[in-house]
Amino acid sequence: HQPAISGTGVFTPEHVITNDELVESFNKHVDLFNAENAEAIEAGDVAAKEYSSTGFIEKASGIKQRYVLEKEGILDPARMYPRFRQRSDDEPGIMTEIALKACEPALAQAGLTGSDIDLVICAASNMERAYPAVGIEIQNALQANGFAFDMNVACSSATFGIQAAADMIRAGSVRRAIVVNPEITSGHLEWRDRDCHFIFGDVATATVLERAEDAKGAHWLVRSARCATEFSNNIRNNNGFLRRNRPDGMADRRDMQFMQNGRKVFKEVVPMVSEHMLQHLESEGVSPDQLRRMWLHQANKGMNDFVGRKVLGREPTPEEQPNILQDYANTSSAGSIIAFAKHSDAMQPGDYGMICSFGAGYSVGSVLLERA
Ligand code: CO8
Repeated sequence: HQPAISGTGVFTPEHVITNDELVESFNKHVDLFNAENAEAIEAGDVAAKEYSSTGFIEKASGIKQRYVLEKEGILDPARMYPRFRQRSDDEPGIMTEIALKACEPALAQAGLTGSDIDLVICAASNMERAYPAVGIEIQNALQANGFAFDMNVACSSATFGIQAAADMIRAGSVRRAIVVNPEITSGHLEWRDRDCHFIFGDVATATVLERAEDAKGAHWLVRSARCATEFSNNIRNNNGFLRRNRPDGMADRRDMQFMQNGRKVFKEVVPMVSEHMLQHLESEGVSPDQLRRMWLHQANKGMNDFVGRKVLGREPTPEEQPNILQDYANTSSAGSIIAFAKHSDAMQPGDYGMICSFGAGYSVGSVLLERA
């Protein structure tokens, strides 16, 4: 069976943090930290923290603001991480709550309800618990049939999830699937580190896949998907289930939050991505100049400009390579799906577009779509 994407949904949290607000609270945190550690700094035992700046953030990343599920905790200079209400085990978890808000518009666009779905993949860079799988909780809340599971390939979770769902539809083992990406990046971003405090934002996206022959409205044929991984330590998070067994137990260690060597990531991932996309196109007999849209992972504007230029062999127009990172920041796996959901109108039957994610792992996932 030919798989197709027949619906997408984006849930955007209500709270916005602008770069100016972020930098103002961060710089207050720096003053607090440096005052509290004045003696150790003086003795050379602790490094003084340095201010962040809006100018740097915009120039280095292209990010202007981010949406978050909770704002006060993040901007409290004495805290610097969100305050989430602890849910009881009888309530939907916070990931399920926002996942449903993305699934609703995606299902509505496809003209379906939850009970039409027989595969739910919760694909995101963090899961709020180990088990039961968040995907199964979402399946239950949607009253979907079949089965569900969680998968984590960091920023490439959505595209890897789409590949898994599309292949199962192609093989006939499932009929309709929803891939949902509830990304609560604010929960494990290190807001106290100026190197990365501006990078991420929260969001949830959902993508409905079904047989093309079943699709009721406008849809996209999934021509093929290609996934690739190559191990790297340059984006890493050491939090995990063995944490309390370590000698320092549950200590608030820096490596328990997002860490990266941004420069290296930039340098190493960009060539990997453009080559991956070009090889994928070639294997499908589609030339780069047939590509009407590239919905790229949304981490850094410079990175996307570079990838776009390499793939098309010229400067892409903003329409050909739409960015959403100026508004949403990096939303991990959801970024390329937001770009696709918001910038795929006005394409004609037969037009090609490619979704491409990249990030920790390293991982790259591309999905070649044709407007039906
Ligand atoms: N304000 C002012 N100055 C700063 C700031 C700041 N906020 N931050 C750093 N500086 C300083 C640095 O200290 C450095 O100073 P010096 O030259 O004296 O050492 C100077 O500015 C330059 O710093 P960088 O070299 O770090 O600056 P870059 O130009 O490389 O920009 C970026 C930094 C924007 C991070 C850039 O390297 C980048 O975007 N790289 C690609 C990163 C990327 O795409 N990563 C993907 C990660 S996401 C992923 O895979 C998913 C993970 C799971 C989700 C996690 C959820 C939280």
